[in-house]
Amino acid sequence: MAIGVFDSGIGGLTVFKSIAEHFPALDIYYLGDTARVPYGGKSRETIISYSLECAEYLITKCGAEAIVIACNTASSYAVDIISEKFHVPVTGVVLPGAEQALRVSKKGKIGVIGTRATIRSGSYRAALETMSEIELDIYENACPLFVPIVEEMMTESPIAELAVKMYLEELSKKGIDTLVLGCTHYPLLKNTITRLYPQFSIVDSSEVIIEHLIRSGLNTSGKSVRKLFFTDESPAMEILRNELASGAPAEIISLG
Ligand code: DGN
Repeated sequence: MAIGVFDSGIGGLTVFKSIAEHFPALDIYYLGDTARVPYGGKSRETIISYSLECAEYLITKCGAEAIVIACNTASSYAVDIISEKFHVPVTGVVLPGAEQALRVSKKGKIGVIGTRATIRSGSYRAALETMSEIELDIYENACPLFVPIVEEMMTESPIAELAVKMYLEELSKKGIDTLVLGCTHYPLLKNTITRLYPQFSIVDSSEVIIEHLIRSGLNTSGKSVRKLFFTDESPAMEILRNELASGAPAEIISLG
């Protein structure tokens, strides 16, 4: 079976890697909309329209029979819309991430970080509150500087450290015990985050989505096809293609 994974850029390759490792036979097509990244500061309408174009490419050009939205911003707005339009199963990262947060949080004090659009959508809050049996303390923060830091491969730099402190100190003072990395790029800052805030249990959607795919009954047989598409060049593309996608072949395409 072929699945299509899309993200606003290269960060979703963390999700690609996780799926490729767990389902070695599955055919996986990845589309990174690098020409239009970031989605995180855009309006709901724009995010939905870009997401529909990404899904359409993967379904019509690559033959994807299911879609995984690696992008938290797109997952926050477009899961139902894509599945209604294309009649294929669609898995986003918000529900798996929220479910895992509830599993690991001991005190029910949960921090959620993501792009401005993800935080504005309230998607994580809604998912957490719907699934929780207890009252939660949820603290959300948009961290717009994290994406460019990752895109510039500065994850271990003093700038990364400063930005992590700037965005997370408040959440730490609130006493959160669990931090949801609600953006594809943030797992790449995990080392810096855990070094500065070792008390947080970190939820990384790229890891927990696997369980959801297994539960959804995804047919994981295939010919191990791995193909990447990007809508433009991007500074860290080559490095991450090798690090996270075992050097799978990549092509620049245009959408629409
Ligand atoms: N992929 C986006 C997300 O997970 O929300 C991050 C990059 C962006 O578009 N801002």
